[in-house]
Amino acid sequence: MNNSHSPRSIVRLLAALVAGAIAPNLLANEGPTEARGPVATPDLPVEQAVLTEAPFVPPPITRQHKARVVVRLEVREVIKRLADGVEYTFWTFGGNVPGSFIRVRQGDVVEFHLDNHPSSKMPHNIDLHAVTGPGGGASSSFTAPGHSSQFTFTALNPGLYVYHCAVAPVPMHVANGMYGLILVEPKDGLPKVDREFYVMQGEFYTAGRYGEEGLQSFDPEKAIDERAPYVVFNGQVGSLVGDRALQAKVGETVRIYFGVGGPNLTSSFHVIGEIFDRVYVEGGTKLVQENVQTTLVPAGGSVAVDFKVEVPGTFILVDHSLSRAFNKGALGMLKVTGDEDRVIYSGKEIDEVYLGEQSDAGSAASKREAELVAAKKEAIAQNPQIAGITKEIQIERGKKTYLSSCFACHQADGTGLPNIFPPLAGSDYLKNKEQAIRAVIKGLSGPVTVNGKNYNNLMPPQDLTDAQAADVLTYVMNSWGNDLGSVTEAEVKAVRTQK
Ligand code: HEC
Ligand SMILES: [Cu+2]
Repeated sequence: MNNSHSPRSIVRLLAALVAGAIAPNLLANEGPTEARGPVATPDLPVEQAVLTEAPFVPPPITRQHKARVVVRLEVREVIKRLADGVEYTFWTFGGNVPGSFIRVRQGDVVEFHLDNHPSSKMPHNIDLHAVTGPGGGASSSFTAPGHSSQFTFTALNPGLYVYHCAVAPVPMHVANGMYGLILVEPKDGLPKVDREFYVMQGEFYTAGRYGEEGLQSFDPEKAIDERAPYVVFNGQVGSLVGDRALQAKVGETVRIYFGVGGPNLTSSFHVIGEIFDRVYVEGGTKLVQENVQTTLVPAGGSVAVDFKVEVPGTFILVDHSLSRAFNKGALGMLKVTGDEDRVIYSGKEIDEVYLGEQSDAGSAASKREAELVAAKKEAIAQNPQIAGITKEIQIERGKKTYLSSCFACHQADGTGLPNIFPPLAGSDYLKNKEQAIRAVIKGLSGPVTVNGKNYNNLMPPQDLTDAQAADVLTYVMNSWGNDLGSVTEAEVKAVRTQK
């Protein structure tokens, strides 16, 4: 691009011109082209490519020299699961969606064989974005059912490339699952990681709605409108959950080769609870972005992301266009096992009562208390009979203490929880005032019978002043139908000083 005089750019320019010249023919590139015989590469060692199905990736290439790499990829049309109870006729490269992962080294000469299984109904071909040449190989690989095509290309540019079928109607072939990834490793390889995974996103345009059972057919109208009922990873809902989740151990580095087959939707790829330490932007080799939360992957594009897993747990892979993740299937899991590091991630540290509306009730209580204190003063001034008001004040104060100290266990309505926390509403235990005071200030454990029911649990001593204990018990004894008089500070003090 920058230097128009380098020999390679001239070759490219020529290739582009040729492609331009035959542009009208490109539309018909699905038609058979004449076979011209194999290209000889006598001085190169020959190697068979290792192909893997997702989420697995072939091992890194360790050789330091070029090779002639033979890739044999079989197209099959297969009925498989798209979601629970939902099946679909997938058109596949290698029997699965996405197609088999291909891994070669920069400079390798790739001898590509595309076999179309005799049971196929359609002709297919392959356009590899790693190919420099018209149609990315499509025009040379058109293959009728029961036929095999061969073509050869040199992997000039390193990077992570999408491949897909390009037979008309192209969107339909891609929508049926005809895409995969080919990694062209740079000459010196990629930085080593402990685990590599292969994930591809694609959407499915089924006639039925999401989850509608049975064998679903392709809906061309939905495809044109880009209204996909399914957006999934690795060809089906739930391909990466449960025991099919990706696995790693604490301390390991993980790389995900992520591609988008589409045919139409881009992906906002994100792993919940992780940060991508390194992102090979758009599947290229030059721009390595660091510390990324979400990376945008175009249709027919890719990305490689590296990250270290520091803590155990389940990390969720999503398209952060979240309806796709939660309503259409674009959700996977990475399960990390190993020791916790609670400084990096503590887990839930505290689960305490958040009062919300209850605290409104608390502040209402404060307000009411203030009113009553004022009323009491007035009453004292006008009427020495103040006992009733004193009790009311105690109740309001006690309510606040209850809502902060007792409510979590005994519940707002005083009913407790079956077999765990005995009720205070209607509790016969409260009839013995001294016993109730002791429970609150000294705690209670071991077998206890309340209203004929046995409890054997533990109530820790409540850290309350004598006044608070007196008030909270007065509140308890006068709430939820209880009518048991009041408790004074002096009574609490007396119990506290008992052995
Ligand atoms: C952490 C939970 C917890 C908290 C907080 C708690 N309790 Fe309890 N409470 C219990 C349990 C459990 C028992 C029964 C103990 C047993 O079975 O040995 C109990 C028993 C009681 C009893 C006697 C049994 C009954 O139902 O009448 C009273 C009275 C009581 N609590 C009052 C209170 C008051 C008042 C507060 C707040 C100041 C409070 N508790 C806070 C758990 C709690
Ligand atoms: Cu096809």
